[in-house]
Amino acid sequence: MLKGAVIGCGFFAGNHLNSWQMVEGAEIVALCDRDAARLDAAGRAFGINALYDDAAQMLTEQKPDFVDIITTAPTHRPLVELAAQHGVHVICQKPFAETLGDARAMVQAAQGAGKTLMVHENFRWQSPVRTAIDAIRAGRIGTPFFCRASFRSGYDVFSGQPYLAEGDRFIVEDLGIHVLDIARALMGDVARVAATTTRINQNIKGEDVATILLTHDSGMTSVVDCSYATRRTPETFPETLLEIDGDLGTLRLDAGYRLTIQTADGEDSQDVAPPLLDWAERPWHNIQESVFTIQQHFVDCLANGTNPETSGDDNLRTLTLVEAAYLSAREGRTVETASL
Ligand code: NAD
Ligand code: 89Y
Repeated sequence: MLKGAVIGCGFFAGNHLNSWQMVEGAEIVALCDRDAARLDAAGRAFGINALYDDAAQMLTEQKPDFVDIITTAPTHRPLVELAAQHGVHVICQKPFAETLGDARAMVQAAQGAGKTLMVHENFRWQSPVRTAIDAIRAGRIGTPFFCRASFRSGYDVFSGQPYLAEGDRFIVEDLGIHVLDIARALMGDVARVAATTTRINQNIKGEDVATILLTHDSGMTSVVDCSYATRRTPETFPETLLEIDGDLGTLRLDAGYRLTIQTADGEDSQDVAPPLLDWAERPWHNIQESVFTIQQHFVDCLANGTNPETSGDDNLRTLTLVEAAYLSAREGRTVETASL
């Protein structure tokens, strides 16, 4: 049984802690947060008595096998470097880092310590999205030549995560990052990015709408479109909708978790709605299930000595797309990812 320690007991941490109780092969032995009320509440809710307000002290005293970092991006680099100094494996929430320079340094720190570093990039682990990824990778529609990955919602994310309204950057860094990662998982790495962004909600500081055109290394195209300013029925938060054309057919993941594959052999349409775990609640259950799945993947990789699919190194390529999208939107030009 691997011993884990958590840093960050805020809004999203309950999903991690509930999931850790389901994961086979690991248990959380200690919690850390600088906010005493949040720390105590999490300790009580999950029956964990080793509580710390200082991460270095926790790592020194508890000597865990891994640390789960559930803080926001500004603290990720110092905490990943601290974990590397203590020789522990790391799973770190997204956005992995505030800059590509920080992210590269974090990957190097873990590599230098000989430890696994995985980013909690969980949207590609949502079971409806994973079913689509598996179908594409199995060649069900042949070679894909077009992908639209779309996340459009008017859901109020600011009441639970007020920091999202306060930063210069919002939707690309917070949410688009997941959709860009899904596009990579489906269509491969990206050579060029062209993007536009805008803000519709005047009560927030950053952009809440982004439309991003990706040219993949294969020469094929994806459109990644994201909005938190879209008022429509049904409200699809937090579904990523997909439309992929291949030379042998099409795949669609439509609102309400319906997956349809059409080929010369006919149509295969399935309900791929995620399960509602006993601690989960709608509409978050899609995200919540993927937290469990990605954490189990992390522990399985540690047990088997394999590299996680969403390793720190892999995530550098997703973060590059975020940076490229902002640069493209700011300067009104297409950005070569190799230039970043
Ligand atoms: P939050 O601000 O509610 O909680 C973060 C907690 O970390 C706070 O309680 C804070 O006191 C604590 N903290 C910060 N620095 C610390 C340090 N050095 N030592 C100890 N404690 C420290 O944030 P949140 O909404 O829970 O989000 C956390 C991360 O999860 C963010 O990066 C966010 O983007 C991400 N998130 C991911 C998903 C997903 O589906 N992957 C969904 C929501 C949020
Ligand atoms: O922070 C975001 C995430 O990662 O998933 C949804 C979210 O909570 C709000 O956009």
